[in-house]
Amino acid sequence: MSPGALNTAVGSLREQIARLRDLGALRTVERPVSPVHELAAVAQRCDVENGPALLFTDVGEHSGRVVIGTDGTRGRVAAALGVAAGALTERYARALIDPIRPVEVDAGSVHENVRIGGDADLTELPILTHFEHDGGPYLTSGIVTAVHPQTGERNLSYHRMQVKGPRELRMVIVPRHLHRIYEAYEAMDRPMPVSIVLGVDTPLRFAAGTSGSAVPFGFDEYGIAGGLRGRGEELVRGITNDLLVPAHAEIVLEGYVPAHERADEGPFAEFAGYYKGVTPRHVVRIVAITHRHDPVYQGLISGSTEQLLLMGLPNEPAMLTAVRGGIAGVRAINVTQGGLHKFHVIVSVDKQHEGDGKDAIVAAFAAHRDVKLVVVVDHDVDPFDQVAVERAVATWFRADEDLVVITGGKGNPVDKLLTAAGTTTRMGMDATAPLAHTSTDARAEIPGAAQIDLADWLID
Ligand SMILES: Cc1cc2nc3c(=O)[nH]c(=O)nc-3n(C[C@H](O)[C@H](O)[C@H](O)COP(=O)(O)O)c2cc1C
Ligand SMILES: [Mn+2]
Repeated sequence: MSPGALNTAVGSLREQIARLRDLGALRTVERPVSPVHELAAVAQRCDVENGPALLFTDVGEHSGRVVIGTDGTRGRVAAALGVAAGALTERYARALIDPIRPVEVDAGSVHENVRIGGDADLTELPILTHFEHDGGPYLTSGIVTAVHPQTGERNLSYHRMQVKGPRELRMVIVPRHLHRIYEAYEAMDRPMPVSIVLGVDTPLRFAAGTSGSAVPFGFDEYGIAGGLRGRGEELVRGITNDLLVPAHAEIVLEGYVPAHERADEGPFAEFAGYYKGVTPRHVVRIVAITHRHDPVYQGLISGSTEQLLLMGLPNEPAMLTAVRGGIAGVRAINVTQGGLHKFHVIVSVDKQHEGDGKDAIVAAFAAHRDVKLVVVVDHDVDPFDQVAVERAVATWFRADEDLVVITGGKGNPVDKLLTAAGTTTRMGMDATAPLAHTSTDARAEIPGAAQIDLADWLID
C-alpha cells in the first residue's frame, strides 16, 4: 500500500501507529529495554540506518509503552496526513491559510486515568534519559499550552523539560509566544497555569512546531492542527485547570510555572548535537497527571531526523509563501536537513526576469533571520535532489557575479563561528541560468528513454 493511497489524516496517535504498522513503517519491540540510554541508543541506531518507527512494549517497571520515530521521515508525515510526500509543503501552506477551529467535547480518553496531588508521580512514566552527559531524564516531545491572562489568547509550543522529582520539572522558555504569556503572569506576581501534552499525532505535533515566524501571537495552533487534519480538533477541559487539551492525547501533565522562580537545568544535548551546560531556567510544578489506559509515551532524540523535521518542516510553507510574495514563479523550496532544517534553503524558480535569482535570495533572507545559505536553481531542478542542485552550481554559478554576501546580521547561537558581537555572515548563490541561455542549452535527451519500461527488456 502506498502512503498516498490513504487520503485522510489519522485521528490519534494510536490510529497513526496502526497505519504505520500496516505500511510496514513501524516495528514493535517486545524485548525489555531500559529508559536510561538503552532505548535512545536503539532509536538513534534505527534513525541512522533509515529504519522504521519503533514501539517498545516493555520498559521495565514503568507504566505504559514508548513510541519513537512516528514522524521520522517525510513519507511517514505525509502518510499520517493522507497526502503524497511531494504535496506536503503545499498542504501545510493551505492549513495556515485555512485553519479549522477546534471543538470542545465533554469527555475524552485522556481522562481514563486521573492522578491528583501526591498520587501524581512523573517517575512512574518511562521518561527517557538520552545522551551520555544529559542531566537525567528529559521530556523532549512535550507540547505546552497556556493562555494569556489578559487577552485570553492561547498558545502551543514545544519545550524541553528536565525531571527533577515526582512533581517538579525545569523548562526552557526562550523568548517566543509562551515567554510572552509568562511575562504577563509574572508582572502580576501570579503563576502561569500550563498543561503539558504528551503523545499526539502528526497534525498536533506539527501545529505546535509552527513558530512565530509563520504565525503571529494569538493565531491558535489548534486551528493549524485542524487544518492539517481536515476537521476540528476535539478538546477537553483540564481536571485542575481550565486549559483545553486534545481529548485523545496519551498523557497530560497539569501544573503551573511559578512567578519569579528559576533553578538549574542541564546539561542537555541540543538539536545541533552539542551540549548546553547548566543554566537557571523556569520551574514547573505538577498537580495532576491524566492518561489513557496503557499510555504510549512519545520519545524524541535530539538531532534525529524526526526532531529536525518537527523543527524544520513548519519553516517550509512559511518560506514558500514569503518567497512567493517576493517573486513570481517559485516552484518549490527545500529547507534542507543538512542545514538542520533551518539554516539552508534551496529555491527552485521558473525564472521570468533577469534578477529573479538575486531577488529570491533577498526574499528568503527576509523570510527568516536564521537563514544563512540560499541556493537558487531553475524550475527543472528538483530542490530535494542534492546531486541535481550541485550540478546546477557546477554549471550555472560564477562566484564573481552570482554570489551574494551579507555581513553583520544577527547569528543563531548554534553557529560556532559567530563574531564577538553575535553576528554572522550570510551567503546567497544564484545558480539559475541566464535567461538568454535557457532556450539554447536544453538538457540532452535520448528519444524514448522516458517511456521505456525495463520489465519489457530485462527478461531472463
Ligand atoms: C522537539 C522540539 C523541541 C523544542 N524545544 C524548545 C525548548 O526547549 N524551548 C523553546 O523555547 N523552544 C523549543 N522549541 C521551539 C519551539 O517550540 C517552536 O519554535 C514553537 O513552534 C514555538 O511556538 P511559538 O511561535 O508559538 O512560540 C522546540 C521545538 C521542537 C520541535
Ligand atoms: Mn504561537
